[in-house]
Amino acid sequence: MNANIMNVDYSTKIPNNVNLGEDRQVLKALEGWHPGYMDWWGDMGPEGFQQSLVYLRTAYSVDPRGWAKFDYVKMPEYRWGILLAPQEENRVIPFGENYGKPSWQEVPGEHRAMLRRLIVIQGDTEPASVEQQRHLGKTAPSLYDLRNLFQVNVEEGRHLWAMVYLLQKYFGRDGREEADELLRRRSGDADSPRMLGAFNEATPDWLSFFMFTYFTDRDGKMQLHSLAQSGFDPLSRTCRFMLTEEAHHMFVGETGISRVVQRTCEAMSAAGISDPTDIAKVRALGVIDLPTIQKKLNLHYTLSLDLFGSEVSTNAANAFNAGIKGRYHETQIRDDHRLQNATYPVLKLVGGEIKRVDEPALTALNMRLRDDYTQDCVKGMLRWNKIISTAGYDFKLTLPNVAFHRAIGEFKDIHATPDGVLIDETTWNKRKGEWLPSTDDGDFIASLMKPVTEAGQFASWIAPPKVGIDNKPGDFEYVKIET
Ligand code: BYC
Repeated sequence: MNANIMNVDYSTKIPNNVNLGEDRQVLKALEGWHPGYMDWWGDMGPEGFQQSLVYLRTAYSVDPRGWAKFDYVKMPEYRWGILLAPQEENRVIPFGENYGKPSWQEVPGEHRAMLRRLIVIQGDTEPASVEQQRHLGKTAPSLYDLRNLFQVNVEEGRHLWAMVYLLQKYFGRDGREEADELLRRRSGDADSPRMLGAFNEATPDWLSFFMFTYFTDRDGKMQLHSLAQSGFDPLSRTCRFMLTEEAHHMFVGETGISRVVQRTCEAMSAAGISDPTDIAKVRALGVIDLPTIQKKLNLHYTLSLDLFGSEVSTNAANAFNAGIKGRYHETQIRDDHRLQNATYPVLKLVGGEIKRVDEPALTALNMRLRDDYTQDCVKGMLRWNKIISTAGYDFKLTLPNVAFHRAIGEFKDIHATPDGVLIDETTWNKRKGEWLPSTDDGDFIASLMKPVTEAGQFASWIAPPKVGIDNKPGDFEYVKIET
């Protein structure tokens, strides 16, 4: 591999491995965008802690064997860079009508609008998540968690840069306008919201943060994998590198929930509580009861399912046919990669019942990706349930049925229980508090959200991690707080 591509040029204002130093026009456009980004970070990035030293990793290479280094950095001084995975020689378009043709290094004119739309949607989610999480620093359960939050935030910021680079370099004036719009929309804003539903929801507490990084970042993983297959090579290379960073975000979610579950089980055991559904008794211990964890899980999983769009979608079919957005692990799938005659089973509402119906595989691509996602979600659940069963409790966290609590797709107009039993609106309104976090649940969790800022100490409701970041010892000062 070419050393210039592997190592990142830090001599320009914007670190990059795309030779920006010689691409004056794009460099100028990005430098023009930079102040607006810094203003956005100041207004909508983490509240407080901007002068604190945070032990962050920064990407310095795209070599998977060693791409990041750790050091204390003030967040506004983090080097947000443009990093693309190395170009694969002779890469071909791996699916669709153009299957086997050389991948595009420039935007194919006939697919320009579709490509821009997908890049803008992807870009929009990145700053949205930073906005959703901006207040969490104030209630972090430890310095370790505080650092992880900020790591996720700066990297989402970098992912915005990644999409903005593509817009500025390949889409001319409308790309520049879209790049400005990405800084203008705001999560949850009534007039100018972020584009996708889940990114306008609140992330009110740290349990939600862990659920978000587990479930919603995992949608990010699936979508990035699909875009990493793109015949538009710069998009593919960008997404491939983003996935390297994304893995840590899901680690934060998975281990975060593990640690909450672990602490709850330990506290219940120590107090001799045998019934994990005795909510009042468990809460009195200052930990989050398992049924409430299940409710949070129900909420974040279903909000994330909505991010896959409708089960049957011509948008998805068009993007695949065009060679713009592929399937999860496309190149490893053994079929014709064109899907002209294939079918795929889709869950649909037929005569008031949830049934699998064969649909053309091309229009069912969102459903397929969502199925891949659900399978991926199950892995962490098994680990959480192992913690519960090892502690001797008869309780299982489960993923709700895909018909439950949906706002997009086949089930958006009906109500169903987490077990997938269809119910009417009155029953739903009466019972939804059993399945989704209620105001009382939110208030209880909020009451636990007290900041812990002493190195090596953790809030009552969460266990310490098994290992430190960058193998640091348990009492390492991950954030040197300066306000
Ligand atoms: N909310 O044919 P349809 C991440 C719209 S997360 C609101 O059903 P399609 C991250 C849709 O736009 C990954 N609107 O769906 C995670 C369309 O509107 P128009 C982000 C929605 O197009 C954590 C209409 O409904 N990346 O990276 O096949 C932290 C009909 O659409 C929603 C991507 O999503 C919704 N949930 O698929 C940080 C990849 N769903 O155009 C980051 C790029 C659908 O008719 N995006 N609509 O006005 C895509 O691939 C597709 O646009 C979608 C939707 C999968 C989102």
